[in-house]
Amino acid sequence: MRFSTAKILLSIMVTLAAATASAATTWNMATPYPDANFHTQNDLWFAKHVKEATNGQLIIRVHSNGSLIKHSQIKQAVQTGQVQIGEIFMSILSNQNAVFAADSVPFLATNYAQARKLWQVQEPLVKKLLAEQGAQLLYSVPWPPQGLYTEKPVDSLADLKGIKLRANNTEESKLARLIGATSTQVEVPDVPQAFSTGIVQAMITSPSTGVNTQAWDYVKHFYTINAWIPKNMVFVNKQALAALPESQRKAVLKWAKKAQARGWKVSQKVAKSKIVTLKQHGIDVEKPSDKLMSGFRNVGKQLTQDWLNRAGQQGQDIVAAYKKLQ
Ligand code: PCA
Repeated sequence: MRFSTAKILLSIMVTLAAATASAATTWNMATPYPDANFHTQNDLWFAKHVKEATNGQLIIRVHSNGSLIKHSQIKQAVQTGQVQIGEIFMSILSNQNAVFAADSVPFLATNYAQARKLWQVQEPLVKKLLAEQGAQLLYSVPWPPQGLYTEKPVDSLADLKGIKLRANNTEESKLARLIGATSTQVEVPDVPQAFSTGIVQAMITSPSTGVNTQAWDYVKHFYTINAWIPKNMVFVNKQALAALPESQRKAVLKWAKKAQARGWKVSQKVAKSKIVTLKQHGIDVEKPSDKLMSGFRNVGKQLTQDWLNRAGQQGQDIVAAYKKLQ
């Protein structure tokens, strides 16, 4: 008698567990950067909290490092529903619309306080552009300010003439052209190989990516140019979000907001700590010379004009609204 009661209970429990399991939704999340990167860590933190908040009913499976979808295809994959959610470097979309590259305009926002203000004016436009394309913006987190990694010391732009620069978007390719360098676009997971095979000799990126790619294996100098603070953005397929029960949708939006706040804080910490790591591995971290900076400022002016031409009225509006916030 007792045995059969236990058996019935057990079978009820198994049935319940199966029902719960089948009711859970799994979202695949395609991201471009390695597990050790703070953006990926933030995505995992977001996924963990969404899972907890939905009692395990919404599972976000993070596929990092471009392992599921290549960086250049993540946006399309989310729009078409191939994956439900994705992360990209916002300014890789500068060819689609220059609004996405406002944060990669040199010397517009050079510290986190300014970057926040720039995001304040850029965000509604980015949201609208994504919404028109079947996606919803969830959160956006900045990289630490960008600096220059080289093998040889650099005192002025002339020292960069003819150098093979790794670029992470078309904005950096343009910058390369203006300083008389050549460039190849290389995704972060491929950076070490690009250096070791001689495809690239220098790069402009963050201390974070320098550490993730073990820059000390290839270069000796890091110049803190700090001329722009570009961002990643995480966005979701609109239909996938709409298909969730309301409580789950709310949990996604609530934790997205928290992930954004957390990401901005972590980015600022990482900006400092990864400089220390670079130094520990023997990289000379230096302030750029006045000569080098004035060279970058000149090039920056040309890039700003180019961006304004492409962004048209929206570009003018972004800059005007941003200046008002200063
Ligand atoms: N790391 C990424 C984007 C900006 C950054 O700091 C990269 O270099 O591709």
